[in-house]
Amino acid sequence: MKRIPWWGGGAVVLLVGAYVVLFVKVSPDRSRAEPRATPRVEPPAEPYLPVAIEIAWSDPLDGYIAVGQVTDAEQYADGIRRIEVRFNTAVTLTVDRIEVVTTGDTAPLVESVTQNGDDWIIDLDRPIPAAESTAIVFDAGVAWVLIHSHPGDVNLDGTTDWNDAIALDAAIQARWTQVTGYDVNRDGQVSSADVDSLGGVIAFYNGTVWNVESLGSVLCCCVFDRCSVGVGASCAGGEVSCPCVPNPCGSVSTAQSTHTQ
Ligand SMILES: [Ca+2]
Ligand SMILES: [Ca+2]
Repeated sequence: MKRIPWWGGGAVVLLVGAYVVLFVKVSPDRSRAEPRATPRVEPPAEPYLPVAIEIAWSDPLDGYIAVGQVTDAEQYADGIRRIEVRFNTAVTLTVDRIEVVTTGDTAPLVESVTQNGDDWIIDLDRPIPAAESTAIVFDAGVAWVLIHSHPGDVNLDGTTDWNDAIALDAAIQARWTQVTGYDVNRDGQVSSADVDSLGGVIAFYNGTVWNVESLGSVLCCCVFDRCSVGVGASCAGGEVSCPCVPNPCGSVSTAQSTHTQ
């Protein structure tokens, strides 16, 4: 076997020694056993919107009553799938900061959130459910947009009946261009096509009495120590002031609390 000359072994020792010296000098933190000792350069991200934040504008507006058709011509669910919102201060909105709650058993999911200047566009994976109230809730109740679906109640008198057909006909005769409330088929115009759509809606919901007060508002409710946001007239457990984060349950008297926005 060929032996390594004495000067070859010395060179290897010198190279290893030089590496160790440079490594320790350039990377002193690597010798630390606890990585948490490394100071943060960036401040921690704000996990929730400020509690005092408000919605400056939204489309639909908070409390909007949707009276349009609930299925399109091909019998697919129809209705509001997009909510645009602007806050009174700059925020960073992401899908995980939004929750959709309804008075029913199932709620749409947030499909995407897109920023457009000062506005945020929230797209749902399906329309808001018919004949229910739906809330788009931000950060566990810091703010919300509540929408009520009252199919066919074109004249907004609280009942869906054939008087709504008369109101729509009057709007068409008057060449009413304000589509809100009369654009039953959601095509952006008020026309005889809306009469056909409304006829189908009334045939299904005729005589239905809608009561916004009883259907509800957004509530933060406690069940034992857990707080959740819902839509309804009252909480099954105790009601607390929204939001649910930080968790107010168990730390305050729920009996005397009220909800605010
Ligand atoms: Ca009506
Ligand atoms: Ca229309």
